[in-house]
Amino acid sequence: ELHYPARLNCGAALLDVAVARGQGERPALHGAHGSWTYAQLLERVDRIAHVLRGPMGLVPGNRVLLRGANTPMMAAALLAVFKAGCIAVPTMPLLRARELATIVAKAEVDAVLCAAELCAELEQLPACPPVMHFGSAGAQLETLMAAQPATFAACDTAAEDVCLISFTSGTTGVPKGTMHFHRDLLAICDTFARHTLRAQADDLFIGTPPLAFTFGLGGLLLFPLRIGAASVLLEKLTPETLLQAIERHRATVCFTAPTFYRQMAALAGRFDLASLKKTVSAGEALPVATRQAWQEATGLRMIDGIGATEMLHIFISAAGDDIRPGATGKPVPGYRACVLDEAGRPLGPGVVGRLAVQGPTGCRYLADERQRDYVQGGWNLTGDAYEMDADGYFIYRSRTDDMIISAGYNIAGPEVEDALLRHPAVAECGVIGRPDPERGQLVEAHVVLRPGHERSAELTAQLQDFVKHQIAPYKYPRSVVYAQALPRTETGKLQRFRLRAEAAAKEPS
Ligand code: 3UK
Repeated sequence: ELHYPARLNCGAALLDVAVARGQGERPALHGAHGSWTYAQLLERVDRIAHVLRGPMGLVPGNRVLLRGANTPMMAAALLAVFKAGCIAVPTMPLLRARELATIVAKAEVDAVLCAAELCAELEQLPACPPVMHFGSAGAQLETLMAAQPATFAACDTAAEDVCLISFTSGTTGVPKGTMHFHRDLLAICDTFARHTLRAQADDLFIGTPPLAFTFGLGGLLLFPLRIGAASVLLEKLTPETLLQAIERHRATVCFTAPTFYRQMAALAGRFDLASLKKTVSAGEALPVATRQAWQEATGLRMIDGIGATEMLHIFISAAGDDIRPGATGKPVPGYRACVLDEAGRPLGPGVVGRLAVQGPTGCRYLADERQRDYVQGGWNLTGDAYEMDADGYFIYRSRTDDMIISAGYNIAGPEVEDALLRHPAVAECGVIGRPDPERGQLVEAHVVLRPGHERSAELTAQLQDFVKHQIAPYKYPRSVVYAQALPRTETGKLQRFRLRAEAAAKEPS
């Protein structure tokens, strides 16, 4: 059980506490243009908090939209919003004006802090709240900061005051805002980071997820600060530049998505990755072939964890010696999980059903009628089809609404993808159900080939045979479509709905 005081400000609990216990001179954040110690980070955060509450005229409870890539300044802005008692509404750097307008309206945003290079998109909003630029020479925020006092007494917030509104990446439909309390931001540190990840003060964190995605907010900012460690914040990383950065900074803990690990595994031989101790994969299912390729390339056993914006971070995972390939793992200490049938009754081991979780964090949609779909009887229903094995390990099957039903069979796309990814010609793939007059849906694989392989009828037949030899033959892809790339979200998730739309638009072959 976690216990937090009734009055709690997560910004102060993460930063002021670290400096008070003597961390001041230790490194906190490394960016492309230099490093900040804990004391330097605290001073910047406090000056920004003064700007928010002074010149910007904000009061506790006001909502501040944040827009910026992963940089130390973006991290400082987030922490300042928490310390000022305001509510952070972080947004993905790639969002366009129309999406930003929806968020501004839905979250009732009062002010915007925006990295200078990303401001153009905001100017196209029909009604935009006041914008303050940061992160360039002579930017408004930095200019105002210089004139502010160097220390700010954190706003006396309640542990259960909202401090974060995080929008889901919206793979389908309108993005949903999820609300999280000050204590929730600490709870993810004190559950997953403390008990599963078990990182230490001398660890150095690195990775790709945006700070605007709770996977990145936790992994690259909250976790390192909570344990007194440091974090490397870099923009526009590719598999190659991330490997370079790990080598150069001697990073020890890495957070990214399965496709990134798969591409990094192929390049890892060219880099000295001896510093790496722990690597966390989340965002979508980790294929067994990717887990193996990564382990062969680095000697590291991947920590796979399922998290969700609604739950704030990872709630089922495995680490250390307790890793069962093919399973995500067991509930993170502090969380409970089970598999339910359509009527909400618990299912025993070996049966696929709806994943339900419960713990110190949970779903609170901002004014959204979908709240009652996600939270039922005190359980959070994540929309994932899972099965539990006899030893209590949770095995991912697919998203509930991604299950393919073909000629009466239930087929999970990721299982077919898993099989295809073991083939040396396959770089990436996505498997969907395509409408079919005879079978209802037809299993269709969208395949990106590795360099040096060419599409051909022979290769298609070979891939189909390859799948039939690994899993039940009725699951093999009756249709194989070759593509240059697959549609993905900014968080690395495959957009199956786009593949489905593409397939539906085509004439039946
Ligand atoms: C899927 C996974 C299988 C799953 C997230 C870590 O991904 C995050 O949040 P989102 O709101 O999406 C949630 C959905 O993504 N998923 C995530 N991780 C896994 N499926 N294996 C996994 N390891 O469908 C889930 O319901 O974008 C991940 C931390 C914070 C996050 N917000």
